Amino acid sequence: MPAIVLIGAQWGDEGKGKATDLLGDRIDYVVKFNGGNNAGHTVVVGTEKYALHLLPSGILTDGVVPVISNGVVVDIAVLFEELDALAARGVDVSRLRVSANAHVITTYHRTLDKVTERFLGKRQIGTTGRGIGPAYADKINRVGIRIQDLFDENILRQKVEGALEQKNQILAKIYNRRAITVDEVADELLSYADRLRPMVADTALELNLALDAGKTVLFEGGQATMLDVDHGTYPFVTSSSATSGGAATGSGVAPNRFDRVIGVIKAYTTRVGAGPFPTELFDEWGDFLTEKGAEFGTTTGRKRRTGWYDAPIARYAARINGITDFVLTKLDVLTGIESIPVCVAYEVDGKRVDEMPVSQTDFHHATPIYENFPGWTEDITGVREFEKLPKNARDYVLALEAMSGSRMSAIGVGPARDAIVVRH
Ligand code: 2SA
Ligand code: GDP
Ligand code: MG
Repeated sequence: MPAIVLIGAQWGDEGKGKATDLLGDRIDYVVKFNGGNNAGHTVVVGTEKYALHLLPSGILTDGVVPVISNGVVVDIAVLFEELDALAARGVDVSRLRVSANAHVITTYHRTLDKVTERFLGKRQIGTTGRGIGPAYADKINRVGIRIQDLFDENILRQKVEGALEQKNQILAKIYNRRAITVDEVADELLSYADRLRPMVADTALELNLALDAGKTVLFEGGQATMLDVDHGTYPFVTSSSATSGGAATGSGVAPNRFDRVIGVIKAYTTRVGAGPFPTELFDEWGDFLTEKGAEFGTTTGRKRRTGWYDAPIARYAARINGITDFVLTKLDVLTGIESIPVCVAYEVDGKRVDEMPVSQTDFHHATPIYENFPGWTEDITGVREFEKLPKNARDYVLALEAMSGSRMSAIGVGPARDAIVVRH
């Protein structure tokens, strides 16, 4: 099984870091192919807890080569900070490879992200403020700065000048901000060049050669299906391709090389930031899930919105990504709920809708149609075999499997690294 894609099936924070880490022993390369330091993966190793943002979580596993490929936007100062922090805790970070084609997040991207959000007022997306959207906008606009530009000072200064021309007008005229100078941006980026140089590579070539040599490569998606710029709840999305297709364009490994697509999905649903969320809870059950699930942003610390499991979203994610296996996480959080509602379809303007509505307006108006499943009270965090789960917990998983479009191959039963039940 040489090439595996692992993506989030909901709105993020499904526990992808843990799922990736679980596969660690069998993996030679872990590739981050989209997004940037907006991501937040929490991985618990023994008694140590690691929060990773820009680095692929495979960096924590000895011998794994972590790769930041071309589809990522890189804030280099953050990259160095994360590397230093891990190194200080004894993690070997020397194997990291960074694509020469990845784009760079600079001061003006961060500034624009924050001022734009402030300006949007009620229409805010609720971004992480890390400059992600503006950096991808520049990439598409063909005024982006790439990692390789840091090694050619002339080109870098020309490109920064080009990028700043329009931005300084926007910053000054619309947001009443001071102009950013070419020198301050270029000098900062150039100061990173020497340290960065040994990590920079043609990662598409390296990954294809690795696959040719029979190595196992894991493509780890940032954010999730419903935050994907094409397939998510646009405009309440991130600006990258967070679905499995993004693993191909974001890495330079062709789609026909992928053998398996793992969708990570929580036993309930959460979302950070604005946008539609049909099963969202505003009552004490919402607080129960937030508190018991420790649902606070890994990057920004924001409280996550919480709701029940949404099967139409699971089916949608299974379809869009070609999910071969689900990893169902956080089943333990549902322990103690007497009767667990699951959204099986929506009602839109008085009609039953079984799949994700095409129109965003309809999705905003969709109300869930629930089916209730009996809960369990036994502590399941120590269980490692499916048959040893309480019957109602097994039935809950089997019911989700039947309505979610793919098999549930592993089940998370606690935050610890080994708190997982593997079925397939
Ligand atoms: P952005 O900053 O442009 O990517 O924001 C656009 C939308 O994407 C959402 N988004 C996320 N949603 C869940 N988790 C993310 N990572 C962090 C985490 C989030 C945090 O792991 O907890 O700490 O707040 C993530 N990154 C982006 C974002 O909320 C916007 O809705
Ligand atoms: P990611 O963005 O998908 O990598 O997920 P995050 O790391 O942002 O959020 C997932 C959180 O859930 C982390 O704090 C994990 O330690 C935790 N977690 C993962 N799997 C489980 C599980 O099965 N049970 C519980 N209780 N927590 C889990
Ligand atoms: Mg996260």
